Amino acid sequence: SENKEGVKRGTLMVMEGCDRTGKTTQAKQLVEFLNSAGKHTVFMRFPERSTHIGGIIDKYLSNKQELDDRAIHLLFSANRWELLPEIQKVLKSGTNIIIDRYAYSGVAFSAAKPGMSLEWCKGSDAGLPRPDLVLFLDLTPEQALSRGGYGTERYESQKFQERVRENYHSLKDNSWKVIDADRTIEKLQEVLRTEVLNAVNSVKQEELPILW
Ligand code: DGP
Ligand code: NA
Ligand code: NA
Repeated sequence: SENKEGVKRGTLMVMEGCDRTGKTTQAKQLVEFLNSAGKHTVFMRFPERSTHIGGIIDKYLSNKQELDDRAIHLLFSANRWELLPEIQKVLKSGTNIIIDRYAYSGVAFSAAKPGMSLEWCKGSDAGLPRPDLVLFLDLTPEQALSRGGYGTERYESQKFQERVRENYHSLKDNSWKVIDADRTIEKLQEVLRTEVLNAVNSVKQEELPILW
């Protein structure tokens, strides 16, 4: 698994889960942990709100702008595609990436809306690299809610999150580890560290396969 320059590609790891499952906190701690273990790793997130497309997504999520469900779905996908060259460059240089949300969020959230099918939603992310590891932080919406309540962004209601969770479970493949997130931050971090170390240390194919 080495490229022309003899550099082993980085490992692509993704954190997924419903809102309020602790993904961002855990992902950032994992990046610090891997770097301190000498495994060069960077943090990325989707949506990446700093780009032009990300700015529209941010307005939509904060209810400052309405958009047709299909149009916003395609913008979330476009936000991933616009960062693909960066992802490829980082992995090729031998650096690992932990991404807070990815195409699985894209499908699970959009397909929770009336009239949006899983199959249609998968189309616009088809061809993106398939991660080496997906860490799915699983929590019932009741457990998530008990963590201090949802915020004010679009999608942050218990009923919607229930449908999102069902969708997630239908997207599982063999790159997924379903992790019970109903533990302390420290205990959950311990479990996740074992998984990312395994992924980073295991032999990988030269090229990442693609979704779906
Ligand atoms: P976050 O910044 O991780 O809190 O995500 C913002 C919200 O957007 C969250 O409710 C999940 C949702 N979301 C993330 N990615 C996508 C996507 O690709 N499509 C849709 N429809 N929603 C997404
Ligand atoms: Na959110
Ligand atoms: Na988050």
